[in-house]
Amino acid sequence: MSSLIQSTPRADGFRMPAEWETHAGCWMLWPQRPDTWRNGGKPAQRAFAKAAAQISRFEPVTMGVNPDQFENARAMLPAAVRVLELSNNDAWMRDCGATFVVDDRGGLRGVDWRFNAWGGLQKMMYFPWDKDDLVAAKMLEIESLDRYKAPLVMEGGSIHVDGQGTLITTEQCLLHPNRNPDLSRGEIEQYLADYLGINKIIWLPRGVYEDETDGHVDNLCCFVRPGVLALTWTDDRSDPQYERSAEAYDALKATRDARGRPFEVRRIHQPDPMTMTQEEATGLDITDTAFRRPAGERLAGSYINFYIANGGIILPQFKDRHDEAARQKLAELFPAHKVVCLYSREILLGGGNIHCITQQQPAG
Ligand code: KQY
Repeated sequence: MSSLIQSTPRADGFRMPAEWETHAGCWMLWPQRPDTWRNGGKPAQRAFAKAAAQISRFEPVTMGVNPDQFENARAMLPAAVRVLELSNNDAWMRDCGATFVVDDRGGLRGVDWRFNAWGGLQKMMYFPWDKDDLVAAKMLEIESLDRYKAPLVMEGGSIHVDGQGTLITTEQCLLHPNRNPDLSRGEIEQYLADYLGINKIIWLPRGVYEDETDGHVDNLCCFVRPGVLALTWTDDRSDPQYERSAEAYDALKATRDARGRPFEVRRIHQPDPMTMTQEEATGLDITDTAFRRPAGERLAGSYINFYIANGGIILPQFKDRHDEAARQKLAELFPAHKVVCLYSREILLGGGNIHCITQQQPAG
C-alpha cells in the first residue's frame, strides 16, 4: 500500500541519497511519440533498449510503457528488464518520475513533484502532460512506498545532490518564470530543503547552451563524490558554452559544500558542436502540440549526462573526437565502476541523454 504523507521528508528524517549510493534498481519510460522521436520512434527505441540492457547488467531495470507499446517493448528488451504498463506522454523518467528519499533505518519513500513538461503552456514542449504528471504516484503505488506531494514544479534533471546535504541546480531553470512564477528564490530553497533533506543549495547561473530544458544541471555538472564535481567544458572561447562553463566553474570554486569542503572541479571537454540533420528533422511528425525540431538546430551534447548504476557508469558517446578522453576521465573518476560507452545520438535528438531517461531507486 502507498499512502500520501502530509509532513515532509526532512521533518521525518529522510534525505535524497547520492546517485552512487546502492540502488534497488532503475526506472525508465519507453519512447514512442513521433513528434519527438523520428521515424515513428524506432531508432530511439533501439537506443533506449540498448541503454536498458546495459544498465540491467548492473541492477534491475523496470521499463514503463503505454499499453499500445507493451508487446513491442517486451520483444525489443532483454528478459532481465521488467516491462510494466505505465501510461506516459513522453520518455523522460528522470524528470517526471519520483525522487526517492531514505532514512538511516532502511526506510524508503518517494517525492512526487509537480510536473509541467519543462515550462507548461509558456514553453509548449508538448501538451498535454497529464500522464507524465501521474508517473511518480504510480511508481510508488507499484512499489508500495509512501509518497510526499511537493508543492513545487521541479524535474529530477534540474538537481544533483551529494547525499551529505549539498544540492546543485541552475538559476536558469529553477528560477525560470515558466516553472514556479509565484514562488521566491527563498521559498524554492525552503521546499528543496524540506523535500530533499538538504541544507546547502549551490546555484549555478546557466546550463548547457541551447538545452531545451532551460538549463538542467544534469547536462552541465554533477557530483562524482562528496567534494568532487565533473563539469562540461570547452577550450573554445568563441563557443557560447565557454562562458557558461566558466561561470559555473567560478561559482563552484567560490563556495563550499554543506560540510564546509571546498570543491575540486574536474572538467570534461564537450563533444564538438552538433546539429540536427535535414534527414533527422524530416523523420519527425509535425503536430500542433509539440516543440518543433528544425534541421540545423544545435544539440546540447554533453558527457556529463551519464548514469551511475551499481558498479557501472553508462556514458553517452557521440562518435566524436572527444569520446575517448571522456571515457578515460570517467574511468579515472570512478575507479570502482566499469565504464560502459553507449552511442546516444538518438536520445540527444529528443533533447536529453542517458541521465535524463533513467531514475534510480535506492536500496533503502
Ligand atoms: O535533461 C533532462 N533531464 C531531460 C531532457 C528532456 C527533454 C525533453 N524533450
